[in-house]
Formats: sequence, C-alpha cells, structure tokens
Amino acid sequence: MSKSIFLNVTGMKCGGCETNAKHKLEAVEGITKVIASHKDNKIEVEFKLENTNEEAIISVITEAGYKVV
Ligand SMILES: [Cu+2]
Repeated sequence: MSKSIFLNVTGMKCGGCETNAKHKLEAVEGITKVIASHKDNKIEVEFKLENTNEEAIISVITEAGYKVV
C-alpha cells in the first residue's frame, strides 16, 4: 500500500536544495515519488508503507540539512 504525505519544510533556498532533498529521499527504499518546492516550503513524498514510514522520511530530510515544521 502507498501513502502520500505533504511536509512543511524550511531551509531549502533554491533549486539545488530541492534536488538535494529529492535525491536523498529517492535513495530510500520504498519512496516512489518526491516533489520538493523551496518556494512553497513543501515536500510531497509518496512511499510504500511496507518499506518505510513518516518518521524515517523526516529523519532523511533533517539529515540533509532541512527542517520539518
Ligand atoms: Cu539551495
């Protein structure tokens, strides 16, 4: 089963930050779609519930240097 979450994320300043966050998230098994927008301060993540979870996704974003609010 897949789930989509919409996270409010601060700290992304440009397209490079979006790409960085996207690549780090896409490296996680089970994450099937990532849309990051620094303008909207949002990241949408679609993932398979059997592979990962919201907490793990938030950790990846935090480790990439951005803040989930
Ligand atoms: Cu940037």
